[in-house]
Amino acid sequence: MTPLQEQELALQLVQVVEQAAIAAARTMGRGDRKGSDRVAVEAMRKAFELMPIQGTIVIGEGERDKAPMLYIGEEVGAPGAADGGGEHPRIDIAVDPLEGTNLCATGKPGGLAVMAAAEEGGLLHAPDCYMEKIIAGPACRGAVDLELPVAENLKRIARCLERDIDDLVIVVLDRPRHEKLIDEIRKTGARIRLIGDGDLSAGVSVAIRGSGVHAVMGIGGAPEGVISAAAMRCLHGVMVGRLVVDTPELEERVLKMGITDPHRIYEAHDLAPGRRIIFAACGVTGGFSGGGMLNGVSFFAEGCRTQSLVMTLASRKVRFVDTIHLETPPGPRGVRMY
Ligand code: VTB
Repeated sequence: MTPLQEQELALQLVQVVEQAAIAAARTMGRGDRKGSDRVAVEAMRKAFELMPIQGTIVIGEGERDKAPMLYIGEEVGAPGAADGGGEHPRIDIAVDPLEGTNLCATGKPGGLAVMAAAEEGGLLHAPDCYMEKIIAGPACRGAVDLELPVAENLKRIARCLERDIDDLVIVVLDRPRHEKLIDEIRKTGARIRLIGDGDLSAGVSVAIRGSGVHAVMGIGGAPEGVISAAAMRCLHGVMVGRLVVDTPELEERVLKMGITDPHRIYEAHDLAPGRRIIFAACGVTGGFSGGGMLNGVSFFAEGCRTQSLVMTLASRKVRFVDTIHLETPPGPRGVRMY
């Protein structure tokens, strides 16, 4: 895949996250997180059928026997004959059709439909377990380390960002497992934004200047961690992560997946080593947990409007794609856009 092909493919794949986001957004506030997730998965699966790719899901909805669609190992993409010549590129794909199912079910900001893609082998096949991580912006390169005390990491982040520790805002998932972490952050004087869900979107926002958040710390899902790493590669952000392998059963599962050192500390380029990387996210409920950068889906008489973030590594593009999806022809007064 050339950088130009990477870019072209990214603009096609944005439709996959758009369709998932539209389907999920229709269910916003129904209080049915599983139902919201299911419609997002179905829409994403259907949208993949039109894509000129030979894709393999490497991070998805789970194992084949437990997930009917977008399961790990599933092949996605248009049938070969449809492209009118040439081979479709072989890519590995990580999907999270609805990141933040609770956010969608309750209508809170931060819900996203998201995916990352890379050439074969370009994304770590992470097990469905937890990952401890620190994500920070590009200025913090080489400064954060999971082996260091929280206070030391925050001191370093503050120094890299040329601000005082008390001027930092750290995003942490609001979970009982983070009690000690939250306590340690508070002791340094740094400010905290506790979020209910959606540390992937928070991770993206820390790499964007002006978002008002400076790091994500704590334990979230490992699959989301790999997708975050793909985003960090595109944004030149910093990420360190370590799988939380705390039972012999999990250790066995991780070893079986080919991960020889379950306690290894990964950086973004270990989690998403691809030379070509595509990241695409479409707002479902609007607003990144940290930065408020993507609008959610708005519906109106003729259709709906979506906003997506589409990034590519080799072709170095960060695009905001704003799309009006016309389901019926506009009325005599023209297209209404909101
Ligand atoms: C995080 C968060 C997700 O899961 O990965 C979290 O970013 C981790 O799982 O939005 P727990 O809920 O078990 O803590 C989500 O909240 C949902 O996928």
